[in-house]
Formats: sequence, C-alpha cells, structure tokens
Amino acid sequence: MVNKVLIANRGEIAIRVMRACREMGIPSVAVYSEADKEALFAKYADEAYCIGPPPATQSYLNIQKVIEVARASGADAIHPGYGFLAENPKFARACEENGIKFIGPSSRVLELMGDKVMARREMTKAGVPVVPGTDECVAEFGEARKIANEIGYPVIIKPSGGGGGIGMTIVANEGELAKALDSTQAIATTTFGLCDVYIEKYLSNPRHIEFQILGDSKGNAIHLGERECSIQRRHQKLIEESPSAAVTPEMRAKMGEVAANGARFVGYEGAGTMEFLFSGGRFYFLEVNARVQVEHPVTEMVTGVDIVKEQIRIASGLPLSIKQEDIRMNGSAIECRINAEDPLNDFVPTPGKIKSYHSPGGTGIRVDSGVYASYTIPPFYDPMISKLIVWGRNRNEAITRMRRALYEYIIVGIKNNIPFHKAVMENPRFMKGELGTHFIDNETTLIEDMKRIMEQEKPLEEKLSHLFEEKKRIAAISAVAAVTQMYHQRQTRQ
Ligand code: MV4
Repeated sequence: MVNKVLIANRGEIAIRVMRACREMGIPSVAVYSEADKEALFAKYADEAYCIGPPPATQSYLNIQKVIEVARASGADAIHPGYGFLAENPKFARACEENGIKFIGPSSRVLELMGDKVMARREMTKAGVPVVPGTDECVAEFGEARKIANEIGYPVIIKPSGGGGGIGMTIVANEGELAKALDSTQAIATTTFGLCDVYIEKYLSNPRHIEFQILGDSKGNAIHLGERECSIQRRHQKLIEESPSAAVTPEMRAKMGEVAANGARFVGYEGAGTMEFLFSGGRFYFLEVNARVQVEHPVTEMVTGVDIVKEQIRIASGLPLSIKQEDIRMNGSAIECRINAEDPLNDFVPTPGKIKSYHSPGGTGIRVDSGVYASYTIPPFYDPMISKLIVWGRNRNEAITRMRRALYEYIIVGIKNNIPFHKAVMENPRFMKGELGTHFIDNETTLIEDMKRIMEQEKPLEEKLSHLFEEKKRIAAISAVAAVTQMYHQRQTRQ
C-alpha cells in the first residue's frame, strides 16, 4: 500500500480523498493556496503546505511546486481529485519520473483519452459504439463538406483537444459550415493549442448517461452501472442520479460490459467514466473522463463501493476488491450541486461569507462539502458550496427525501441555487424521469416556479435572519423545524 498521499486539490474533493486515506490508515498531505488558509481541507489533513498565491496557475496548477512538496513531505503518492491537474499527462509523467505514484491512469492513457479523436478511434477498435462521424481530424472545408453530406445535417464540430462542451458548434446546414469550421478551429487553437477538430452527427436533446469504470494493474476492469447527468446548464452539471430512469437492467448489463471492455482495451488503471449520449434507445460513446468525478457519490450510494479507496488500492498495485458479479445496484440516489450563484441573476457566481450554516441530515443523506459557518468562499475557484446526495429505495423515495433535505438546508449570507433545486424536485417531467440535455431550456416554468417558492419562504427568512444574528445555534435548529413545517403545509394543501 502507498505510505502517504498528497492531495493536489482543494475543497470538498480534497476532504473526500483524505477521508478515504484516514479510513485506510494512510497519512494525508494538503497543499493550499494563500486564498485557502482557512479552508476546511487544509485543517483536515495531517500536514498542510502553502504552495502559492490565489490564482490556480500559481498554486494548484504549479506542477513543480506540488512535486517539490510531495518529495519534501515524504508522500509517495499524489491524488489529483478532479479539475486542475487531474487529467494532465505532463503532471502524471512528472510524478512517474520522480518516483511518485500518480493515483490515476498512466500518462500514456491520459494522452490517449485527452485527444478526443484518438479516444473515438480506440473505442471503435474496442467495439464501443460511437456517434456517427469522422475518425480523423478535419482540416479544410472541402473535407468537412464531404463528411457532413455523408452523415447528414445537423452536425456538430468539436475541438479534438477539448471536451466538456467548450468550443463546440452546431451546424444546421451547409451554408453555416464554413463559418462554424473556422470558429471551432480558432477556439481549438487558442484554448487547447491544437487546431484539430472533428465532426459528428448532432443528436438533438439526447440524455447524458455515463458509466463508472474501475480498472486495476492486473488487467481487470469492471463497471459500477450508470449515472444520468442530463440536467445541466452551460455544460455545468447540476443534478445527477443513479440509476437512470431510462436504462433497463438488460441495457445496463450490455453497455456496462462494453464500457469495461473499452477500459480493458486501453489498459485503463484507476477510476474513470465513459460518457455516452442516449437517444432513440441507443448509446453513443462521447469521451472518457480519466478521473474521479464530482458526481461519483451517487454511484457509491447505490453500489456501496468506496470509489476513492479503490483508486488508492489500484495505485498501490492491489487488485480490485470486488468482482463484477458482486456489484448490485440497490435503490436510487440523486445529487444536487449546491452552488454559490444567484439563480435570479443568470446564475452569476456569488462568493462571500457564509454567516450561518445548517446542513441536512437523517436517513439516506450525505453532504460532501468543504465549508462551515463563518467561512468565506473565495472568488478564485469554482463556486460549489457542497454536494447534497440522497439515497432512497426507489426514485420516488429519493425525490421526496431530496425535497425534505433541501428544505432543511439553511445557508445564510450568500445567494445559492437551493431554490432552483427545490423547483426541479417539484417539476412534473423531472418526477416522471423524462429528461434530456435541454431539460432546463425546455422547462420554461422552472424560473417562475422557483420565484414562487422563494416568495413563499420570504417572510420566514426575514424573521429568521434576526434570530441568526442573536442566537445563532438555537436559531439554526428552529429554522430547520419552521421551514420544514412550512413545506409540509404547502404539500398537504396541494
Ligand atoms: C453532442 C451533442 C449532440 N450530438 N454530440 C456537450 C458536452 C460534451 N461532453 C458533449 N456535448 C454534446 N455533444 C453530438 N454528437 C450535444 C452535446 C450537448 C451540447 C452541445 C453544444 C451546446 C450545448 C450542449 C448541451 C448539452 C449537450
């Protein structure tokens, strides 16, 4: 087993990794920027070192500095979390060259999966169905026109070095093609340093369904079922669930096997995600996310597998602790990402001081966060406050439990998207499981529903804000009781 793990990340995911380390008896090392001196993760670690100024480029993205702290502290492994250096092959290679175990796939696999055209080609070879499109980069207009005519409009042009939606352009007809090719190539060059782009058939309002995979150094690869992440806004996922309401046990078994085969084919070591679009009853491979993901807890809730512990075991050269036939999907889990953003003002980030804080609890609730009452969320990083994850015996129970939990959740001081989540949990199409990647745009009443909910809570909030200043602790508890009671009254009136 590895002896000491440095976590090259911040916030809730840093704590998530340290919790796994602690349960495994492995000391943890935090690295933090000057903006994160007071952050919970820096206190939670066994050791913590400041690595630079607030901007990530001068701290969390500074490969040299992170490696230096790992060596100085005697850490023999680095967990990169998600974002920052997590899928950077140069960082994985720097670890490899310094005799430090990178907790994730090899630099070779990161390189392969980072190039989306290459990933498509490899997965096709492994028998994974991909979206109809090119298996080479498209350099000039004549070529693009020929391909687009073959697969039929609409098409989508994507940067090969990209992923996550940045720079993608939808093309409705040949008249739009030249301009779209130019602009995608420009973004590909400026953002990813590679002018390569590729073309796919554009699927309208597909569901975003991804499979969790685990591969070890012995050549074993298994899947932990799927997550549905269709509810997203501007390529930011907001709500994720497992299992998907659209996937039958037979489809899960088949697609899971296909995903695990893809992982085995490339020699995938660690935890990863195979993203698919699901449309017309069929799956189409999009890309591999070669890291632990924000939404991994919904999979942990339904399978009982600790994904981060498996990552650490795999990096230590141990085989997977579970076999495919041991994996059972039990019940249903939903995650809401609680963000510091103003849902009434185009979801602009609202970092700042959390004056009072009371998170929900009870049966089937998990809250992964890196915040506490009186903590100030710095403006330099992504504005996620926490992840609220619930488990239920079935999807309906998970939804009613999520509603209950959202009404218990009290965050005073900064605007946040809890009202938005409350509106989604009451949305008839959400309740029926009728989802698609354009859900938020299509559900035009969501913002009004949210305003109605906020209006109903207003008198209560005003009353409570006084209480919070005077008797913080007792008020928090009374707030929970009062708001929850108000919610139940509304439910029974309907
Ligand atoms: C697509 C697609 C439709 N057809 N690919 C967005 C995130 C990234 N992982 C893949 N994405 C998409 N890929 C094909 N062939 C639809 C999306 C997509 C999207 C694309 C452009 C603008 C907004 C979008 C919102 C959701 C999904």
